[in-house]
Amino acid sequence: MAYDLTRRGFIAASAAMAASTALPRFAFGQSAAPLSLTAATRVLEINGKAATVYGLINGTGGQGLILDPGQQFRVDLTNSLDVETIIHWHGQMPPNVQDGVPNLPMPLLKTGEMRSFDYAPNPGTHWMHSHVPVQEMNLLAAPLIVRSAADVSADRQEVVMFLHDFSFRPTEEVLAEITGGTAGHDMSAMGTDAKAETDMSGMDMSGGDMSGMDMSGGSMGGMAMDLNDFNFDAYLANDRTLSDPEVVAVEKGGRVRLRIVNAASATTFWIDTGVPARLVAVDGHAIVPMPGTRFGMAMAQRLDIEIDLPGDGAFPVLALREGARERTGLILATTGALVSKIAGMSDAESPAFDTDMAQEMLLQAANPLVARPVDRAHMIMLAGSMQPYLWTIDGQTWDTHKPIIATSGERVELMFHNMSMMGHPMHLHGHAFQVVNINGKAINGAMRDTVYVPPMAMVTVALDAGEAARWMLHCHHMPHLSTGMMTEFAVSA
Ligand SMILES: [Cu+2]
Repeated sequence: MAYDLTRRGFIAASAAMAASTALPRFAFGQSAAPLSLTAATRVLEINGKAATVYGLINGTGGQGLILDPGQQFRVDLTNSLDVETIIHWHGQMPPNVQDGVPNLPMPLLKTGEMRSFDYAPNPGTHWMHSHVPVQEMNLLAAPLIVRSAADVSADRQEVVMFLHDFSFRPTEEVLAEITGGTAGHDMSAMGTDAKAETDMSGMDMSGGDMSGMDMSGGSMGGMAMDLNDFNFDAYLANDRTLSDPEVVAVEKGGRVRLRIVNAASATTFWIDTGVPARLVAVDGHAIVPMPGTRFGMAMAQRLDIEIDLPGDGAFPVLALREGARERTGLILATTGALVSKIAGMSDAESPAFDTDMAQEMLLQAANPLVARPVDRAHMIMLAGSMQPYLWTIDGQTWDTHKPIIATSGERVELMFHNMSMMGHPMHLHGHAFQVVNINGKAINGAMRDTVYVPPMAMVTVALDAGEAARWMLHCHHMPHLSTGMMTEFAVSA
């Protein structure tokens, strides 16, 4: 039960980790031996059927890593797969050379190759995943939790909930079906050498006439939004479905901090807590707590949600697929509570997530950027279509991308303008940014590393340009990424 971070469970897990490295419990930092992490295949049982998937296995046989306050990210990563791979530490800001993007700058790890990593991690709920889309889709992804001193002293139980979408079919086949065969036309940075010609010259990138658009709600002025472009066989929470969910033992009346990661390749979820809760962090960054029972999250985003359990009982925490009836989740249960079976389908479809950015608008950073003049601003156009399946940034795919430039130390604003009818969760490597404007309204929004830009929306984020290097900026919808929806934020010294 690697995800059950009860206080007692955590101490036991740490002891096991310490034992595995033959070092005392508190010998963290430079002197500690590296943690081991292995990219390997594993077999899951999903809805009663065996499935061979990828995984990132730690030194005690579980998935992913949990680091203590002040503990260095000192990891030896071994590739035990029969394909080349490379792992990105999502939400972390390591030196660029350790960032984990194919050939930018490091090559993929060959079968059997080991590579060492060593950097000071950011606290919070983060994750790690292959930066080769077809591998991420095959569950080569795991939690990366970095606990703070406040987490350790707080009287609350931590529970990780790691969400994914899953198909029994080979992921190459799933990707080919979604993209109509256009995936894989990229490019060394996607970990494939396949080449194809894409003629962009016929695309109208002028943006069209926005004047008649209804920006107020989900109707998009009568135009159809594209939500889900593939029906997966299962939606997983900690590798399980609601037919056999994880049941986490909790204390009567106790406080729980849920650390939820949306690692799905192409699914946005609503988290339904059932009982009153509060959202306390997004993408690992604290926000001014926001009460509620339902919170949405696009691909690659994280939510930390606190719940004060109302006495004894079983408390399901569900993840509802947007625009559909499928759901997954886990169950918090006090000792002796009756845990009843929950159907994998809701009675009604859940709505689309944040079409008008109502949720994002309410989020406020607990530790916002220090106000200062903006040195440089870029507008970034997001466009594309389902037919042909092609998604672009500033009219280009990765093969022909034009870098978005900045100088290290500059305050930069990036305005994402989505001209397509599908939402795009936009992720910038190596930086945290603050959401500062939504559809023309200035806000003191959340710090994040992945912002969801719904159809036709305009979202501005601010950041201080970091290490002089090439940092990836891309959509985290894996089929979109696989067709080249990526550019770079090129920081010069
Ligand atoms: Cu996208």
